[in-house]
Amino acid sequence: MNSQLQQLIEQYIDLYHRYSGNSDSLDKQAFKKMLDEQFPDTDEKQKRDQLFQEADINKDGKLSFAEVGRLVAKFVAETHENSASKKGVPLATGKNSSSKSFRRRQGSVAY
Ligand SMILES: [Ca+2]
Repeated sequence: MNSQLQQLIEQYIDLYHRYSGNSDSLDKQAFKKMLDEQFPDTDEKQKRDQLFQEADINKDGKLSFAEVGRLVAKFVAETHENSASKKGVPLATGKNSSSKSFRRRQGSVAY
C-alpha cells in the first residue's frame, strides 16, 4: 500500500489530468473551472485572472503541469503558514488577504 504522501501525489496528478485532458495543460477556462470546483467557497473569483497570469511563467497562455505545481506549492505553503495563525486555507474564504501575502512571497520561494 502506498504511503499517505504517495497517495496525495497520485491524487494530485489525477486531479490535474481531470482538468488538463489530452492537452496536458490548462488554458484559462480550465484553470478557472479547477479553481471554482476545488475552492467552491471562495468569493475571490476576480483573483483567478491574476493567479493565471502569475502562474503562467513562460507566458504562453496555458499552464503546464510544472506551472500548476508551483502554484499549488504556494497554496500549500500559505495553508501551512495560515494554519499556525488559524487563518485557514487560502481561497477558502474571502476574509483572508491571501492575495497580499501571495504577492509578498513572490520571488522569495525558490524552485
Ligand atoms: Ca505556461
